[in-house]
Amino acid sequence: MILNRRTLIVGAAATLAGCDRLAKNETVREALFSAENFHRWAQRSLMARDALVHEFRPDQISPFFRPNGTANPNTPEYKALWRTGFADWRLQVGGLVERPLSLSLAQLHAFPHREQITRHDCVEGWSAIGKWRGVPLKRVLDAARLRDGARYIVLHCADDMGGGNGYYESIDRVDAFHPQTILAFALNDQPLRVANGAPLRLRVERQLGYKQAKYLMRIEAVTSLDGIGGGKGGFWEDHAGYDWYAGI
Ligand SMILES: Nc1nc2c(c(=O)[nH]1)N[C@H]1C(S)=C(S)[C@@H](COP(=O)(O)O)O[C@H]1N2
Ligand SMILES: [Mo]
Repeated sequence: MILNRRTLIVGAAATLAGCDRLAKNETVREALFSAENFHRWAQRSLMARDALVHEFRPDQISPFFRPNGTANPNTPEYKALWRTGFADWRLQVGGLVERPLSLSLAQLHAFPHREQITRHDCVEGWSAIGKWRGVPLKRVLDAARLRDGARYIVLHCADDMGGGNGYYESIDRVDAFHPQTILAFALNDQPLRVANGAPLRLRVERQLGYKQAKYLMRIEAVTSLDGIGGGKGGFWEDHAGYDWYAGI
């Protein structure tokens, strides 16, 4: 039997509720996939959330990794960073951490790396296989030392999405510490190009495309997602009602 993670969760919920249609109901979806509820649900469920996603062979890499969403943040700040090859770019790591960090690309390169060939699935109906190289998010969070109250990691991006609050995403500690969750600076053996999120993007391989935040500027550890953007944990969650937990 082949089940994806989402089918499994919805299926389990439906079994509990005793009704298949119920799981497709908006309210039930909201109850299952919102950040607050997912956390509680996942802890009790039988899912092995630390399981690895499939990694592909080099000959399976897609010839072109199609960009989607913002293809260039085009803000004055981003353009200034891009012009100097991101020499002045820093990744800020703050919030509920004992040691806030400000990391240059060179400093990130000095961390241990991970390389993985994975499939990216966008809800708009396309997929691409790419080889990502980057620093496991766990390494950076360990260096910053998360405080006990830190339940979510929020990723703030450089693109302002038309004067709104900017693109952002969030994941919980389980995904943040997953071995395939990396801050990627290279795609297919090349430095990440602007269209795919230069200089640094998230790869959280257990989840769908919109969680793969590009153009990372700041990482923030928080107890609650309230008060960040629209409070639903991400740009698309706030604006289009996408599930906070986009597991595949
Ligand atoms: N900062 C930022 N991150 C983003 C987006 C975006 O518009 N801005 N789009 C998301 C969506 S919907 C997808 S499918 C992937 C696309 O990544 P790609 O451009 O490398 O294909 O990035 C995600 N991360
Ligand atoms: Mo997407």
